[in-house]
Amino acid sequence: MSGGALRVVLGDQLSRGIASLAGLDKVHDVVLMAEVMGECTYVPHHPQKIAMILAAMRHFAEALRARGVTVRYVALDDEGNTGTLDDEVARAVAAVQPSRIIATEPGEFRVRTAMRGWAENTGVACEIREDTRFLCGIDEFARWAEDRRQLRMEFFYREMRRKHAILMEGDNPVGGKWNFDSENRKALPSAITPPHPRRFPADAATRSVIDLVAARFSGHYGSLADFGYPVTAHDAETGCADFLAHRLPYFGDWQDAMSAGAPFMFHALVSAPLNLGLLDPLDLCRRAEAEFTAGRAPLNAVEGFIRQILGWREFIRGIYWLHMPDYASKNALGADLHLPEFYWTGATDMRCMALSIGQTMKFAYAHHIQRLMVTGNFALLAGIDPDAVDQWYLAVYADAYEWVEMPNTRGMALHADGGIVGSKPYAASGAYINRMSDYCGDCAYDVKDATGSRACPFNALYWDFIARHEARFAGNPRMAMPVRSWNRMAAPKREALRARAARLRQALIEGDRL
Ligand code: FAD
Ligand code: DLZ
Ligand code: SF4
Repeated sequence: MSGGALRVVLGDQLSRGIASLAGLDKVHDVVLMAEVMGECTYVPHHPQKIAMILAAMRHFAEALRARGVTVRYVALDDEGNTGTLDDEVARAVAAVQPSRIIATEPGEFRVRTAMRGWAENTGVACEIREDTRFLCGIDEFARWAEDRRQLRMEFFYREMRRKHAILMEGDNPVGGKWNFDSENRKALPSAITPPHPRRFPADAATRSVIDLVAARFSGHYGSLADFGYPVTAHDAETGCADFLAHRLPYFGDWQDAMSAGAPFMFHALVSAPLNLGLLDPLDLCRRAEAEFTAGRAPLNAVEGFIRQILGWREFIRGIYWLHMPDYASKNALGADLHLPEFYWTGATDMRCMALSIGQTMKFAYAHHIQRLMVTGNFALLAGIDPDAVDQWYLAVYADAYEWVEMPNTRGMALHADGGIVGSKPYAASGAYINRMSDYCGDCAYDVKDATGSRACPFNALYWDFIARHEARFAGNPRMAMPVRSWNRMAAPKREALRARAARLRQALIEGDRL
């Protein structure tokens, strides 16, 4: 019987400064953390994702206990575990008899709805605090969005640069430009090999979680063998320092490049610990800025990296909360094909897809251009149902929670939101993948061919996509060029492209190997 507050910390709220712990009274308050089957199975999460979250929760609970905090920690295999967050809160209220519940706003709409019912369910008042770990509040974003006809990341990002005084000289951007993206589109020369990022061997506590996950979630796709995620703030910090020292200087140049032997390229690998709460976004931005100020990393790299965190990450979250729950059912392009089985197995002759999916199953990670321009682009061109694509991205990536996964997938990759996230779809033929990667050389398909039996599937699907949505895209100035090219093409060529695309789509429907 505590009489104090029951403070709930969810699996992605593992920050020392999390709002629900502010003002904690060590004598009377109890912190509740619960491993529950409901959260482990609402999509078939990659086993590494489950292991990372549960291991990080256990380490966080230990760190709290070491500071003298009382933690009610419910492990997945504890007797009496009810399997849901709602029921664990109710069970804890019955056991602890707190005067009130204190929680932090969760990252998913479905959990927020449930959390808003906790007071009624338990008969105890529930205070839900704002998640202050983000650099733009949900209400602040809504105010920024008000009265704007179109929401564009670039303008939001400039506001954030000003607000947080990052890469600024008075009112002006350092270097005279807000955005150095045009310098960040190089392909990787074959002589350059990106350094291996730090991976973190499992300690005994993490090992036992891995064993538990292996036993309980063997039916989920993805391998546990290469687990190397940081699960403490200390290890996350080591991983971040490794990025700043060895990869940040090159991050800009090859941000959009892909290479068969380099699953991580020069990327930061910070999304998983960042989204868990083990790293702080503002601190990351300031430390990247310091690398520029000290002359250790060039501006195009540092600005490019900061834009991802201060710009894209916050913008995406703002869009999610602004448009939920409607956003979850948007399907502006009427896409309805089921998700091909090879998304789960990587069993396809399309080398770009096999490599991107293969490393996803091995590491629960693919970098942005693989997610957007390979697996996302294929789903867009083929017309795969956004619900199924969303489920896949939410399941397979260690960094995936709906607030960040959904606008990226449904919006940026699939254009299913009709243009809320991006003014045009990121549709591309095989030529783009060939330009930005070394994937095509050893592919069973011919990237230069569009209509033959071994022609790169992206090519015909691209033109078919333009043709199917011609009416919609003709009015979009940023899509007018491909629509015009399509209309100028000779009729026999257009027919051959559409026939090839129809065969490919039929093969997808029938589950034939592509
Ligand atoms: P880096 O390339 O090194 O970038 C640094 C950081 O910037 C990332 O860690 C991330 O925190 C942030 N960032 C970069 N781009 C974005 C973006 N578009 N949206 C939000 N944050 C961004 N990111 C997630 O964190 N979770 C997801 O579930 C997720 N799903 C995605 C689905 C699709 C279809 C696409 C196209 C992108 C998705 N992203 C998601 C964004 C991005 O791909 C990942 O954040 C990035 O690949 C993580 O690897 P990194 O840490 O090495 O990133
Ligand atoms: C993703 C996840 C998983 C796999 N397991 C748990 C868990 O057992 N307990 C918990 O509190 N949180 C878990 N999470 C994270 C939640 O799903 C996450 O807090 C919500 O999706 C809101 O972002
Ligand atoms: Fe992918 Fe086409 Fe290149 Fe093969 S040829 S790797 S399918 S883009």
